[in-house]
Amino acid sequence: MPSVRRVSHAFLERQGLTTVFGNPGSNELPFLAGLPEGFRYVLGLHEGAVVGMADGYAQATGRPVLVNLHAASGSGNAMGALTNAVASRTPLVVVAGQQVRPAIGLEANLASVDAPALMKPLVGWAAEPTCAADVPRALAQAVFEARLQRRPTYLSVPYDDWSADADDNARAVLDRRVLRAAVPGGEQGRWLAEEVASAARPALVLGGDIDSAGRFDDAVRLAERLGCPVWAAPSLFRLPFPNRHPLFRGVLPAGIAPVAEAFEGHDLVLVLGAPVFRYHEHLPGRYLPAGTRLIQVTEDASAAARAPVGEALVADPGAVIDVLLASPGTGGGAPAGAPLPVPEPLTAEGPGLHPEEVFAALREELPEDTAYVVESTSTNAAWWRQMDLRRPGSYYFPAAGGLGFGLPGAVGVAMAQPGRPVAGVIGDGSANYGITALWTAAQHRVPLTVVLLRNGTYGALRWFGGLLGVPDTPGTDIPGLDFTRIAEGYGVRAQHVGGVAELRAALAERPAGPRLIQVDTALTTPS
Ligand SMILES: Cc1ncc(C[n+]2csc(CCOP(=O)(O)OP(=O)(O)O)c2C)c(N)n1
Ligand SMILES: [Mg+2]
Repeated sequence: MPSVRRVSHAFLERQGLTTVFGNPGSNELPFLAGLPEGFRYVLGLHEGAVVGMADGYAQATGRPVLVNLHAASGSGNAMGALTNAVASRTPLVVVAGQQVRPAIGLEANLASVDAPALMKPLVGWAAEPTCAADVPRALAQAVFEARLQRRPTYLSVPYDDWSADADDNARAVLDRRVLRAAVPGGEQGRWLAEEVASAARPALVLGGDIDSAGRFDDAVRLAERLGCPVWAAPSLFRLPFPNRHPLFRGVLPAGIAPVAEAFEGHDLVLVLGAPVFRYHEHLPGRYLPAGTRLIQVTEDASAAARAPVGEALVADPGAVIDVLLASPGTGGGAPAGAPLPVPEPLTAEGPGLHPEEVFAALREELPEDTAYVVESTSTNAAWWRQMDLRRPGSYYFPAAGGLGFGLPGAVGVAMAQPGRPVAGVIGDGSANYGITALWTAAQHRVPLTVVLLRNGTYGALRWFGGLLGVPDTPGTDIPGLDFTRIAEGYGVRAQHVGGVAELRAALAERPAGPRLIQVDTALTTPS
């Protein structure tokens, strides 16, 4: 009889979950023993980095990814990073080791007391199988739930289960297949097309899900057909539309009042692939201007249920785009004009470069199809003023605002797309939360450029302090960090660049492996 472990490995193989991001402890070793050829274990040195790398990898491949974590201590370390994966709807399947069954109740060392409850508020589904024979089925459920819910799942497995025998019933998971269709019914499609066709001044709001679903180009076709303005949804984690397209109006501000203000004069707002809305700054007001209706299309049933306003259709927004493109009544948009021009970069007074100078250099020196993973918080306005991103999968940002995604996420994105240039644009504060990913990048010789923006401070917090009327808080300056030495310690080649010319020359090089470029920058505000 095959073991639970063999059946589980075979199931993972069939489902294509053969790249495992992890950081093991003793509880996890029995699962990892005898991983079949074709599996790749990507070791991360801290669980936050492990989840960040897996998140980037899963987002860039569009497929569920297995994450292997140590019991409560390792899983706990991963929770901050999981908040981002929840918000970006990344299907991570976290499998954690548990003490042997007889030792859990007596709380032996490394027993995770009530392991599913530890993760429950974050993950979409969490369990510990009730017996060893149920492990393969539970593992299959973890994979399918992650895919169907598009949310991380968590499975805690007592380590003595892996060597137990798997009976015929347990082996049935090998032939399981779970498909999903989320095309709107004919009547729903007609209703939506009519609403859009009869709107006098419609507007589109696109969420990160549009890019995750591979519908970036289709969104352009829809917008051009409707000839209506397009915003990206607030708290953007992936870019769903070319940011210099003439119909693009930018990323909506993440506050109730300014969102309503942006919609002024529109009778219909069609939101595709986003919650309504993921606000941040508390700027109260009416959700919508008088006379504006909102229709949300999302595959995320919970996002539809919790929205405070509007009508919702729970369906695949990509399929809805197809319906609207095929509907005769939705045409009429004028041909799109020339791309919006890029302004001259601002320059700084002091010794550091203005972030706009750095981003202008990225735009001009790196290939046009570069995928950027950004975690630099005070430079948001400068970023969107300078960048010209026209391709799907060009932009990733920590979806829940939890720092520690950027650097690991960039490693994961680069591992997933070896043929595509990838750059991490990382603040000097942010870098520390996922810094150990540099080691993994060095070990796997991941081709990646990390541009480290050193302004010596948690710039966004200073700005936020002003906004909240508390400008004089401690704990916001971070002097004395040299990331060239830190990177070299992890095995990543690094250089400090002084001026724009030196930065541009560095960017023009195309090394095979990872490299870090540190540049001193002036403090700016995010908006
Ligand atoms: C895990 C986590 N801890 C703390 C914060 C709070 N936080 C938000 S922005 C920020 C500063 C980031 O600094 P840096 O990367 O240097 O970017 P800058 O604002 O200077 O551009 C901090 C600490 C957070 N978002 N996530
Ligand atoms: Mg900083």
